[in-house]
Amino acid sequence: MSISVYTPSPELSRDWARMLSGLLPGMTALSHEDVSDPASVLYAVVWSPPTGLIAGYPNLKAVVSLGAGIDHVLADEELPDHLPIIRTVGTDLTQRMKEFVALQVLLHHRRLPDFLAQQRAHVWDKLVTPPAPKRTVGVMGLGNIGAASARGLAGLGFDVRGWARSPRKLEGVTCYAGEAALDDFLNGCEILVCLLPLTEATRGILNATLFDKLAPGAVVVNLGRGPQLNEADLLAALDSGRLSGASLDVFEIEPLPEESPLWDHPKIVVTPHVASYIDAETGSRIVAANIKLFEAEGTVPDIADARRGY
Ligand code: NDP
Ligand code: OXD
Repeated sequence: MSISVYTPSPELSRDWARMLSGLLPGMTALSHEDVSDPASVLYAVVWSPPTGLIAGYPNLKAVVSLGAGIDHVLADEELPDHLPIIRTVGTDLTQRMKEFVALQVLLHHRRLPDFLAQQRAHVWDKLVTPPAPKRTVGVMGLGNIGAASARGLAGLGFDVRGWARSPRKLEGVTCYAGEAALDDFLNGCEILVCLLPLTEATRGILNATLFDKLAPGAVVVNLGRGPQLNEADLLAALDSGRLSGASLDVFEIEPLPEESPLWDHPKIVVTPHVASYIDAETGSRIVAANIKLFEAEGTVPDIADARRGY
């Protein structure tokens, strides 16, 4: 009985494998290149696996995504249809995202990029901003991390609204559901935070048409997935003043290519997909607990719905 671990970094894969082996007595976890008998692999623990890697394990019981998103697993065109996909989520991931959302929203709300520019130019100019209750922030996606982040923003005093596919109730957050409510949700939003999974319905959702529905000079914070954002539309909206700023943690191509205009744009804050990062030590405990539960019960609460795409 073995577990194969794939991440784009062989060293990281071996780290995960070592930690998982220690937590799952009776199972051997190996970095995928150390697997000599593919038929012995029962679980593939992966981040962005190459096409065909998973199909190469004939006796797999489940795929474990090393993260909340499963788009990187579904991107494999040879992925066998029947395999359950287990998401790796939990309080650690949620806490990190809640902090990161608060950081990005506050920095735009209190105009930190403008103060940093002023500092570089030795300018002393008091840019006074409204208090949080007068700032409307919209959160797209009210799942594990979206709901916690929206509640966190409400706790800071922001006027928070959230949007999901199905109706939700969240204390301190005005909730909107479905396509039909999208325009009402966007209308008046001054800071928009995207925490949606990447699916056919959300690909390209952050585009010029959507930006035009936000409050003039709004800010877009994309922490979901890069292909949800039309980068050309964002640049045009920032250059025209329709939007006043953006924070981007995820990109169409990662790592962000050296020549990307996003790097040097004065109104964009770029971070390298770190909004919520599961380190191997914490993550391996979550993965091991899920595998144990799956072995015992044949299912776990954090199974994604592959037909839905998240
Ligand atoms: P969940 O699956 O728990 O929640 C997804 C949310 O998005 C749900 O509220 C769902 O609605 C909503 N949603 C999905 N499709 C649509 C749609 N078409 N229209 C409106 N709402 C929609 O996911 P998580 O909260 O755990 O994670 C969300 C995403 O965040 C991940 O898929 C990943 O892409 C990204 N992420 C990024 C990280 C980073 O470091 N940058 C870290 C972790 C995650 P409903 O409630 O009705 O189902
Ligand atoms: C995730 C991520 O999906 O880190 O967990 O992006």
